[in-house]
Formats: sequence, C-alpha cells, structure tokens
Amino acid sequence: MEAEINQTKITLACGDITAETTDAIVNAANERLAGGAGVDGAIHRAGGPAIMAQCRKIGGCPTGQAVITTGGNLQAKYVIHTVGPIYRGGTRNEAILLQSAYRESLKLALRHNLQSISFPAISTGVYGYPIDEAAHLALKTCIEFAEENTGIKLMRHILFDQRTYDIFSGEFKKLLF
Ligand code: AR6
Repeated sequence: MEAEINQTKITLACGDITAETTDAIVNAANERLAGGAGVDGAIHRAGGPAIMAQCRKIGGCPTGQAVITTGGNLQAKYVIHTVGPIYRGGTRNEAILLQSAYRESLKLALRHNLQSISFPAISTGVYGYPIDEAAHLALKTCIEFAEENTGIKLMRHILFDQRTYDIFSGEFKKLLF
C-alpha cells in the first residue's frame, strides 16, 4: 500500500528491513546502542561489525533521539539508530517519545541529504507498544513531516509479519481518508 504526500511517497510493505535498498534503514535500538534481539539483532548480524564499532564510539542515544552510522555490509548506506519508548501503560510520555523517535530519524536523514528511508515498527516488539496505537503515531508523524518538508522522496514502513502489516494498513487508510 502507498500514498503520495506533498513530494514524498509513503509505502507499507511486509518483509525484512535488512534487505532494503533505501539510503538508510532505521534500527529500533536501546539507549546504550548495545545491540539486542529483534530488528536490532538482525541489522547487526546482516551489516557486520563496522556498525557496532561506530555505535561504541557514539556511546548511546536517549529515548526519542536518533544517531547515524554506516550501513556496513547492508545495501543501505546508513543505519539510523533510534530508541523508542518502553510501553508502561501509556502514561509515561510514550506517545510523545515514539513520535519523536520517528521525527528525529527523519530530521537526521534530511540533514544527511538522504532521499529514502525504511522504518521498522519501532517499540512494538520487546518494548511492548500496542501495535494499533504505534501504527497511528508512526504514520501520522511521517505524513506531517512530508507535509512540512521536501527532500525525502520515499519513506517505507517495513512490517515483519502480516498482522502488523494489516494493522498499519488500517491506520494508514484512516489517516488518509
Ligand atoms: N525486519 C523488520 N522488522 C523486524 C525484523 C526485521 N528483520 N525483526 C523484527 N522486526 P523489536 P522494540 C519487527 O523488538 O520493540 C532490542 O533488543 C518486530 O516484529 O525489534 O523497539 C533492542 O536492542 C516488531 O514488529 O524492537 C532494544 O533493547 C518490530 O520489528 C529493544 O529490542 C520492533 O520489535 C527494542 O524493542
């Protein structure tokens, strides 16, 4: 599923983000940039040790912020590491922090003149964010960014399983129509 917002194409697809050929892929990291399970583990495995070497030098990333490293052996030239919130019932600023994770990733991409970026469903795995709410916030943030900024031509949301894809599609339709 896809839609054109201002000068940006926003696409949803089911798949493995490590196979993406966009300029950057986004990693759902932790504050220590220490690697881990889920999409984080998959990106470091596929991209090789150059990514972790740069993460160690950077040292960490607060929740809601983003940093950039090489893509190592990935087809994507860069990995943008962002840290989504751990979901604790929704009363600990989680929505603001999740939107910030998407927005700061997009700002970093723009600053590096990147034209295309792929996102996973940040915080919806180990960090426990309810997928429907996370999908709404992810897509709303990307739509608003595309309305306010030109430069990023393609934003892809790569959903790892069919259920997550279906939920993202439903929320996307609600936001568009
Ligand atoms: N491609 C795309 N999406 C994937 C892939 C993949 N290869 N693998 C998993 N997903 P999670 P979080 C989906 O847990 O909730 C790590 O240990 C997955 O199905 O990776 O932000 C970090 O180090 C889910 O929909 O990230 C942190 O400690 C989504 O990616 C912590 O987990 C996010 O799930 C971050 O937790």
